[in-house]
Amino acid sequence: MLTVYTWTTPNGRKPLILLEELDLPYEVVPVNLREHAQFTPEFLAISPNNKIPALMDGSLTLFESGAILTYLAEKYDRFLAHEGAQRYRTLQWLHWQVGGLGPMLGQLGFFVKEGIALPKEHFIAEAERLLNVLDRALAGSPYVAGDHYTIADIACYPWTEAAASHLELNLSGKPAVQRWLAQVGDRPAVRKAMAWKPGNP
Ligand SMILES: N[C@@H](CCC(=O)N[C@@H](CS)C(=O)NCC(=O)O)C(=O)O
Repeated sequence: MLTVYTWTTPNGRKPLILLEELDLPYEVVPVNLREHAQFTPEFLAISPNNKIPALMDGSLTLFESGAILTYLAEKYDRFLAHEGAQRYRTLQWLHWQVGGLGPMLGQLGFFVKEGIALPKEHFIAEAERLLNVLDRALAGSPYVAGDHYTIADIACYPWTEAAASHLELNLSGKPAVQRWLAQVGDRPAVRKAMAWKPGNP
């Protein structure tokens, strides 16, 4: 049985989206970040970086959402091409999300919450820049990495959705991002994973 350790945050939703897309049975262990459960010895034994998400598959434990998405996509042979340009474009955008979009929007979230003006302005500018990069990519193709829905879309979706819903970013000048958000957000697997909260099976 696959076990996902997660919480109701953008990074936490990524493995849930992929598991729903794959239609696999899995168990969710909520890690309550508000109660600092990410620092318990039990969780640190699974995720030594004290962050969600983490995955357990038999004797294998993994942390880092990009590694988890790649592992599941390869194991079940979906949403990541075996080879060629499509594979590397997918990995390129996956890394872009994990190393850029996620951390920048995460920092912005902190400064929006704390209401600290200068860093907030700095991270708004960087978030705008990254969302414009995404908009230009999506203006030229239906999905982030080209013609196919991949783990790059799964990685980018929850953060881009949060940009508009939680981070005071205006997407009106980014029509391709808006079109893609509506399209991906309408997938049943995405809807289910985005609605997950502790207490759900
Ligand atoms: N690069 C990591 C980032 C994970 C991450 O930042 N998770 C956040 C929630 S979205 C977390 O666990 N925060 C708890 C903490 O920082 O103590 C990934 O993609 O998995």
